[in-house]
Amino acid sequence: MENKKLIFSGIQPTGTFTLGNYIGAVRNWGPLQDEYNCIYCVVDMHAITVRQDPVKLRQATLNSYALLMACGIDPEKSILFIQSHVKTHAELSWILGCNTQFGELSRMTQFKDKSQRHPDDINSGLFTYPVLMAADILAYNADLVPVGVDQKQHLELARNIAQRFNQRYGEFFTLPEPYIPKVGAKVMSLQDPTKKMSKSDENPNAVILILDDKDTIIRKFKRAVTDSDTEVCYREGKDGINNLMTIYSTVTGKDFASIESEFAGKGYGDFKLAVGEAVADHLEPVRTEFARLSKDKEYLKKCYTDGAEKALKYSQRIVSKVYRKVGFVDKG
Ligand code: AQP
Repeated sequence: MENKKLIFSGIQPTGTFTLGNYIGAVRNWGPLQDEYNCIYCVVDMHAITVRQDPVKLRQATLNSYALLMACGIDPEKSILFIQSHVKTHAELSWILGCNTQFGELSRMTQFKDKSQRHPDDINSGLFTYPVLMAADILAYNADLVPVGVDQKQHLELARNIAQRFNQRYGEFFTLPEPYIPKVGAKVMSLQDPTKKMSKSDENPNAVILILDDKDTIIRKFKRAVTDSDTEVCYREGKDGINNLMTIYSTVTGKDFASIESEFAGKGYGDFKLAVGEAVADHLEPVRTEFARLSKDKEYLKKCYTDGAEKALKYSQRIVSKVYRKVGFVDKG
């Protein structure tokens, strides 16, 4: 790999990507490929921290892989793979877990949220999820991790784990920095704009899926919850409108001031329709490319097999050094 900074990021195959995943994360991954060495993966091992139907998970993993490519990740420029294909992530996760405190993991808000949402399955994987995430990043000694704002706390934990390891065993891990977009770092639910838009939301109207067709996208935006005011402007307390303005701004490139003047004197109905159309048009090429790629199963298989091979080769070097540092005997 060239001598550039290294980026790592991953996405769970827990369903089709939402507009939140797209704007907060994936959309930014493609443009980074020229400036950085990029390693991206579909984190299927993270997905099983909540119950998954095996048949659906397998399909969603393959779809997510193809979707990443449709969103602009080029497997020739980046290392693009499926997490469970690369054993070093699980191996490093064990060692990092032995350098992570129970108390630190107990403070993670995602664990608290998800254990409330799945009270019948508060498994230890859900609890140690951030350790596996730290391993994903540290197995490559990544410099930067592009994520939405919801993952910031996990990334800070990854830094703390790396720092603790370095103190115990000598300087080794790079402390990864978050790379958070300025606009769209947290896209909110269309039905409850105080909550983030999430793949696993049970209300389909709350979430735009990036493979939704144009009519569905427009219909969901028309139903978006706003407020009893009529003015399209970005202001505290107008969570629904602020969210729609953020979305409109990221897909059109317009700033908030020009959006406010574009819709001055017009009602929310016109604005919601415009947002729906702009999003649907923006996502059209992704849908078309996804449809094309998903038919080419052989090509996809070649890409994820090559990707896993490269990822293993890269991370194996790092994890072998970690084994030596903690005192494991060389296999020879
Ligand atoms: N609403 C969001 N706004 C901005 N960024 C978001 N991300 C997720 N939701 C939003 C970013 O997407 C990347 C991949 O996320 P993930 O698949 O690892 O899981 P998640 O954050 O738990 O996403 P979901 O959609 O909420 O999935 P479920 O419902 O399965 O838990 C991350 O970089 C994240 O920041």
